[in-house]
Amino acid sequence: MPRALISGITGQDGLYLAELLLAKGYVVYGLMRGQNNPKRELVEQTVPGVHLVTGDLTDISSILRALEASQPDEFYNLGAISFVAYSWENARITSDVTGLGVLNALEALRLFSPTDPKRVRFYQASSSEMFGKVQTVPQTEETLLWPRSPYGVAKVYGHYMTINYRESYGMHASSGILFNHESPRRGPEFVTRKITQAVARISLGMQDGIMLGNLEARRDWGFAGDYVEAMWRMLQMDEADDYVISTNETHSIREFLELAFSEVGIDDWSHLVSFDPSFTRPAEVDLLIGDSTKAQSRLGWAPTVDFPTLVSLMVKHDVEEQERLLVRAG
Ligand code: NAP
Ligand code: G4F
Repeated sequence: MPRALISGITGQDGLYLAELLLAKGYVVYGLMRGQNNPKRELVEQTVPGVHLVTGDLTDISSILRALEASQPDEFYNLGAISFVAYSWENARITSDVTGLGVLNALEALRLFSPTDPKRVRFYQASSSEMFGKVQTVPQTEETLLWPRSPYGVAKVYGHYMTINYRESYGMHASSGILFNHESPRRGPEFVTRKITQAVARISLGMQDGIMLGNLEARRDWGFAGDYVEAMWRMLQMDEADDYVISTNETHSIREFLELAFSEVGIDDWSHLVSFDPSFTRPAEVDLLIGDSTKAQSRLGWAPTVDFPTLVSLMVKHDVEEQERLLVRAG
């Protein structure tokens, strides 16, 4: 049976990827940080087949121990401090985890398999945030990177380090440049989930309104379940490479709001949304729209969930979740 190690197992993508790999018959290990990670129970309930090993991307010896324990054929590096807004106030730790953590993962792999650089196939979770102040529309694998946040800069470092280790040592190291992808498992700090949770609560009379920042930013939003399939496909290729993964459509936060409120039957929502400058950013990424032609033609990958369906499934999930909370509260 093939074996895989996933860092970032407690996150949105870690859970979807673990489900996918378990369904394909993999033995799956998850690298989880902390002596008492509050998400351990979630992982154990959602993907009970996963073997958890403790470790931290800032600690190379712990990654090496995880590789020795799991003996993987594939290592998916999904671990990161992933919240862009947080990265300005916490630039150093973001650089350590999201940037240097990739170097640690690559070096641990070299120590684990010094004579066979291709023994473990490596996936790096690169990001459309690297395009930042976009230099072409749409963005492809060839677009010049112009990151606009400490998070984006750290991702650029990890991206080029992955390419460098592939070229220097012949490692099977691929980088997926993933555009925003969402789901009911998305953290509530990100704008989509923040909106769908709030819309659900407003519709049930549990909340009066929602405070947001810039509603005009545009993102290329897909479904996380589709995107982990692309990660897996990259590692099944004979040659490692870099791929943009996107829906090739862009929508504003305002459009997301419009669809989310209409899902619960609220057409006039303007009085329910207030502007809070604390949710704006020192430098904004105004427009992201990908071109995933390369992935579609070479990996045979395509998104299966369109934008209205994505918004709808997230709102429906949050309405049900909030209803359960209401019932429990009596
Ligand atoms: P997420 O839900 O925020 O998950 C991040 C994961 O990283 C969590 O499991 C977290 O563990 C772990 N982590 C944080 N610090 C760590 C450390 N020092 N050592 C080891 N693990 C650590 O992110 P996601 O949405 O699943 O995204 C997965 C990856 O794809 C990330 O690298 C993200 O930057 C990248 N990405 C995401 C998107 C997107 O739209 N979702 C797009 C492009 C790229 P804890 O639970 O312990 O905090
Ligand atoms: O949902 P967001 O926080 O995601 P962002 O910054 O695009 O980053 C996500 O996608 C990246 C891929 O491009 C990943 F690499 C990264 O790890 C993460 O998953 O913000 C989206 C947009 C921004 O323009 C932000 O200014 O929403 C705008 N926004 C407006 N009001 C808000 C809010 N964002 C948040 N989080 N909260 C608000 O109240």
